[in-house]
Amino acid sequence: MTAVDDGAASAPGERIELLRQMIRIRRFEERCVELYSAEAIRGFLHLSIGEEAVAAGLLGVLEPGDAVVSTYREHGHALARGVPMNAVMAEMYGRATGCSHGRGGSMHLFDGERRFYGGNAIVGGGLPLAVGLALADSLRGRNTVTVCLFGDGAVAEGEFHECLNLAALWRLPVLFACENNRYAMGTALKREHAVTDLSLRAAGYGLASWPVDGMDAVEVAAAARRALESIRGGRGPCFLELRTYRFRAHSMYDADRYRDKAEIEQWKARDPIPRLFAELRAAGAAGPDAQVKLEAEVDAEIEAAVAAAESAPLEPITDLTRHVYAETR
Ligand SMILES: Cc1ncc(C[n+]2csc(CCOP(=O)(O)OP(=O)(O)O)c2C)c(N)n1
Ligand SMILES: [Mg+2]
Repeated sequence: MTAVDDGAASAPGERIELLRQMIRIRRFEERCVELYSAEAIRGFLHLSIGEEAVAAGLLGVLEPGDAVVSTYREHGHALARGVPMNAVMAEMYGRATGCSHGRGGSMHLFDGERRFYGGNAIVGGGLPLAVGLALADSLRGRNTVTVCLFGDGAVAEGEFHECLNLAALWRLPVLFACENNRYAMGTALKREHAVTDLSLRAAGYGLASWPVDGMDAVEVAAAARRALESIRGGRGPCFLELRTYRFRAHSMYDADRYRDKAEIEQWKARDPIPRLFAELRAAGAAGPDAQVKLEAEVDAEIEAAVAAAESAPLEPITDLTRHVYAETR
């Protein structure tokens, strides 16, 4: 995990790190598509391709003691939080060395040590968990923030409103990070929400909230830093509406017939990876082969993770009933 502090977001080193992290997430998921097609990994698979600036920018500015709650579209969040790629890939394969011991798969990545409290298959399901974590941390006197990632679809859930209200009322240290990719499965934002400016919805509960260009990792890092500073200063929760787009279908089972192809192309033209690379090139901070070099490094990491997962054991059958009830008190 890389710290990106205020002035540092514009420093070339940090921008290269943001680029590297986005490439890492992109290539990881592209490899997952191949593995899925080859039936090496199974189950559900929700890709965040196009949305990498959110994961890299937001999670890169957290402190180790902060907590993170995520959704089923969380591979990038886990990787950017520092969950080792080997453990994430092994989880995709359902192996015992996976970050959830192979019991969770793509949608349930978890790493207690890094306070990554999971993907969650329930839309909006992470919001009450995040509020509870933040309450527990503040009762224990810890100056930590809980970052709660969720989609635009979760804003239509009742618990969104209950959680924002309670967090604001109790001034809990939560950063609500809405990854607005404009669709909840096949339902477009404007067909689901009477008010499509989601930052206004949060403002209605008294939270400091603002929209952010979620296709720009540097912008995301700067907005996250500003929100974290405010929360750590005891001024209560914040809400970021990170405006982004998924380039691929909702999941591997989605035929993606509800979106105009021209719209997809318009958003692809704002791809956060070539955008940041072009900025670094223009600033003289990256050479013409910088992206290729980063890709080669990342690909080596991914292939090592695939090889490790393929040779890793499955959980033994004798462990079948473990992790149902607590074994220690
Ligand atoms: C409570 C609940 N209702 C419905 C579903 C089915 N469902 C799965 S994903 C999804 C769309 C959620 O969209 P959004 O929150 O925008 O996240 P995105 O998939 O765009 O990242 C729905 C409705 C669910 N998993 N949980
Ligand atoms: Mg969405």
